[in-house]
Amino acid sequence: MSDFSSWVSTRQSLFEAVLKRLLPQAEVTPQRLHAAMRYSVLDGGKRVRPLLAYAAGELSDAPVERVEIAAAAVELIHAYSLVHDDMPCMDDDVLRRGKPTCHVEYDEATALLVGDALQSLAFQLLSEHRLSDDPARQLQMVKLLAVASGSRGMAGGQAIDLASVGKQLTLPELEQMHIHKTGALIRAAIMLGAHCGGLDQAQLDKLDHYGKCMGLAFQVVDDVLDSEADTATLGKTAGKDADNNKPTYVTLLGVPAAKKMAEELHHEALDALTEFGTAARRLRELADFIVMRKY
Ligand code: GRG
Repeated sequence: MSDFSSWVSTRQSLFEAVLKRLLPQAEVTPQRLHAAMRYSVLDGGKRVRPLLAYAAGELSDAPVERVEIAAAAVELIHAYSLVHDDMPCMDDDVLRRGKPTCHVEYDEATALLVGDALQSLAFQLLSEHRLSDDPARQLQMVKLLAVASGSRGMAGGQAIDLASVGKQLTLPELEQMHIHKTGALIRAAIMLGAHCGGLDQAQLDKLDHYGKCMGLAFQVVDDVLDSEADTATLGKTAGKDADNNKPTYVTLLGVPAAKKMAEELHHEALDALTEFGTAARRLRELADFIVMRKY
């Protein structure tokens, strides 16, 4: 196993234990809701956002017990977005992370509440654990996640996505949609990890630029995988974008140009890390992984 693979798998298993501890136990009332929350969050997913938060935390010399709370808050928001996105009123999907989606395994009302409760728990975590010695910085972190996940971030991107079905978008319009829908939370994961430590504003700005590029690159690669990979590999239904008549980087540019765009964003992201030297090595490796991933 490469050094990077073992860094990833160590953090993935540490993070699983963190999530198990932070989520309400399934025996606690209301049991069905808590069981469904655990079903939707635990035992699945690549944990890309938490890994980015860990790597940014390492870069900024942050205490790991702070970074893992920030990472958990982001992953709970991500899990909530997947649960809601899969519901019949949105993407109407039956498979997620290789398992039946939450509303299929439980029911629609439970899935709605799972998303609501995961979102609340994310902000509870950010406000009840000490993440910075500076209370103003911690408040800024709460706001950062709120903006990234709200109507000016992920939820807004999802609204644009739903409204774009069957429409022809321009490249800048598609970019705006994805910068919000997918990019905002990826960027937030990196910035929250970094805020747990001590970088100056110029360094935070560089890291934010890395995050902006990687957030968009992630989505371009997702569009390519949706058109090229199979359902078993992805653990979610492949080919959904074409079936739903959704504009994507692949429908707009074709696969070769979409891959080239991902590569350009990858390079721009790596350029933003130059001044950090070896301290940014995990962020570089994660950038490589995000662009070269097969699932
Ligand atoms: C419902 C408010 C609301 C928002 C939904 C993220 C999202 C917005 C919808 C998900 C639809 C989708 C498939 C988007 C493409 C990019 C993406 C977020 C893929 C899933 O993320 P991964 O690959 O998933 O990190 P895992 O399962 O590995 O965590």
